[in-house]
Amino acid sequence: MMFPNNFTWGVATSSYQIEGAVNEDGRGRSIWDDFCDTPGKIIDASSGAVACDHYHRWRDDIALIKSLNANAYRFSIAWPRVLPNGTGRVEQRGLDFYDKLVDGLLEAGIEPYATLYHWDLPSDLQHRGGWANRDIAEWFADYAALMARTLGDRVTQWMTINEPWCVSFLSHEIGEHAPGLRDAKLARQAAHHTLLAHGRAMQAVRACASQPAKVGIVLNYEPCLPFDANNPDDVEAARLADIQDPFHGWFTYPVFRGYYSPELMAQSGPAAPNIQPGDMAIISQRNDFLGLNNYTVGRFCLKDGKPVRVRNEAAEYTLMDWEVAPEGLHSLLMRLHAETRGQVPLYVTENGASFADQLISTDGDARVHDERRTAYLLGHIEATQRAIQKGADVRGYFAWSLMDNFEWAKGYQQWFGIVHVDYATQKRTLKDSALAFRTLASRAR
Ligand code: IFM
Repeated sequence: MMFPNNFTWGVATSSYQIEGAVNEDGRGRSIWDDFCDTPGKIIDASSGAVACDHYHRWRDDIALIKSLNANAYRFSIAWPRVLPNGTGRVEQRGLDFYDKLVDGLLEAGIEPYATLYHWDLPSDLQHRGGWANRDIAEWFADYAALMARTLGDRVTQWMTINEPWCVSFLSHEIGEHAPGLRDAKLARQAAHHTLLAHGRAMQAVRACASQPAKVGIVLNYEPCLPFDANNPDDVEAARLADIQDPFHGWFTYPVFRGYYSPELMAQSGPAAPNIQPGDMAIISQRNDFLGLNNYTVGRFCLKDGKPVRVRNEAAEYTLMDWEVAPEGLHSLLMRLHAETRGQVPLYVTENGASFADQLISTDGDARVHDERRTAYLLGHIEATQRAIQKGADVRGYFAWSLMDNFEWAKGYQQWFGIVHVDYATQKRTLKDSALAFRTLASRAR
């Protein structure tokens, strides 16, 4: 496959999913510690308390990333590690951890891509209303400024919030993620506040980093596709579904057009978010790039003139029950290229597949023959390449995930890693998908 020489080949993780060490070095509690302590919330009653023990094994993990030929690593900073109460007192030991991590990455020739928020909100902030409280935009901007002052002499790629749809709708309306609420109004208000916080954090990073910083947001998408692309009814169903698509309507449009989808606002009725004068200008200021996370698609048929989501029995599904459809990523990249008029570089900041793996040990040599994950990754990387050939400004691809880890409400029952983790021994083993990634990324080195 042909990619530009300066293409970014990265792997991605997030703090709560891999770090462990939740009670060490003054780290405060997060909403995920609280959620995991609540019976019935996590499928296997597990938590991120130990996870991949990355907090202690980060040096080895950097060597692992290097061995994959990756030239970039996307990680997230745990807000409660550096500000145990979310605001106020700074925990130097937390800052030191990320300081050393960044130095280690740079020494290894790996560019750090730092995400400021990947869901581990300090519990104390939740007690003050969390994402439903408008003040969070300022709390987040202060935290972003602290991190930019600390790391901004070396980190030049910043991501504000990972998947604000999950932070708001999945966590405040569907209730599947922390804090596990079910309130339509709160979810929409939280969505608005994530975007306000994103805008304020971009300003803070730009103002406080001592090197010119590139800052953007990471949005997740499930493109709406017709069940049968040759059936005009299905094509119409996908078009209608797209008009109500929450990922675009609540996130792409405000960030890049400066307004929420009129259809979604009207549908929300009294649950529509309160917006103050000036908010949309903060939300829609220039992004240096857009990170997009994509794993699957939605398929639609028309029933009584309305779009209905259907299962594509002919397709392969991952263990998450997500359809494997690389054409979705391709169409998404072309759509976002058009949406941003080609002026905003795109990064695939997450893409990957969960399948149950088998570790095979022969003569002390461990292997994981994960053909389906390998095919998934190669198919989506090829879809990315086709988008680049058609003119989309795609600068990088990050595989989700560097290694197996804590998959939120699904605990340790999903395996997205290209590296296998034996949680009893913490031994890491490269899967075949990691070997395939290594070959592709070799041009980056
Ligand atoms: O593991 C998650 C990640 O934290 C956010 N994006 C989706 C991944 C797979 O569910």
